[in-house]
Amino acid sequence: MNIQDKIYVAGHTGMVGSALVRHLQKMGFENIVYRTSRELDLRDQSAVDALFSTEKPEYVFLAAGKVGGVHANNTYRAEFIYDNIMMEANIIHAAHQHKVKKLLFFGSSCIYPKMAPQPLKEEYLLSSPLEPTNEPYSIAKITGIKLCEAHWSQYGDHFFSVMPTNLYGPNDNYDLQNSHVLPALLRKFHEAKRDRQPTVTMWGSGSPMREFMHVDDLADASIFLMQRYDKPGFVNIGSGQEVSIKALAELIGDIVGYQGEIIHDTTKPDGTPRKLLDSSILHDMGWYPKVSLREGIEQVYEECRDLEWY
Ligand code: GFB
Repeated sequence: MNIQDKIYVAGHTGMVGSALVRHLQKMGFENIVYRTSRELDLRDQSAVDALFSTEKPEYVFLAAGKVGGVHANNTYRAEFIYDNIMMEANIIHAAHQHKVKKLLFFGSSCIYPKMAPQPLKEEYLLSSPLEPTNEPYSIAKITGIKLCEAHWSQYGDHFFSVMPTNLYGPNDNYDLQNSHVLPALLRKFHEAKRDRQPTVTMWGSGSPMREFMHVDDLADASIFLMQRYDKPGFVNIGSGQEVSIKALAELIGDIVGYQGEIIHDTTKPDGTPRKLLDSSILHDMGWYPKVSLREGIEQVYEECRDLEWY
């Protein structure tokens, strides 16, 4: 990727896409193309094709998608599979038709089977059944991976994928029903402290293990791979920072300075028991994350001051 090359970031208003734009700009890339979902409905094939005809991007980061936490995945099951498959299929097809040099598709660590051995190696894909709560989203993400692989094998298109672990950072979703655990707990603990509530309710048993990564590290790793990795298939992007949900709640409580009690709503699902990525491919190339979990949460909590719920 040269500094003048035209780069399309699909999904630039989201947490991942906006981090990519910030990083690319910091690195000096100026020829970045993006559209909001109001300007371009990525589920509309002809509209996507028109964008590629007009802009002729040379590189594509496919970070657009419908995303959410365990409850959103389990509730909006049809939207999660339909919207994601349509967006991926339209962009990957248009990238092929318009001879994009390289495309990087963002998957998710939930593509792996529920009971796969840990840490999760790339080869465990499709080795046993998926986690039921996010099966539609996982199937859509697996479809994206397979679309890229098929385009590489049939046409020689340099389209590949990355599998990020659970992410957090600026432009995250803080909706208490539909967000992921980290932003949800940050908001819950903050509101409980501010309003002097005696308890904070977290979902599930607290025993599931999750690996968290700041989105700035993800953006950095993705640009690194776009520049240096040139093989079909996909690469895990993890931080190695694994904690139980209970330990995460305690860490967030400590950062926020909340003294009350944590209680559990066990009517909410736990989801996958554990999903720790094996990131050896990336580490063997010399890339490592920079942001520690505590430091990342402190930074994000500081940024929350500008949000309406704070
Ligand atoms: O982050 P999260 O919603 O998604 O939930 P997943 C992680 C764990 O945190 C689950 C618990 O065990 C939740 O029950 N949890 C505790 C909470 N309190 C809360 C809370 O207030 N809000 C939320 N949201 N969770 C998603 C997948 O899985 O992760 C997606 O559904 C995607 O497909 C994404 O892969 C990265 O880590 O379980």
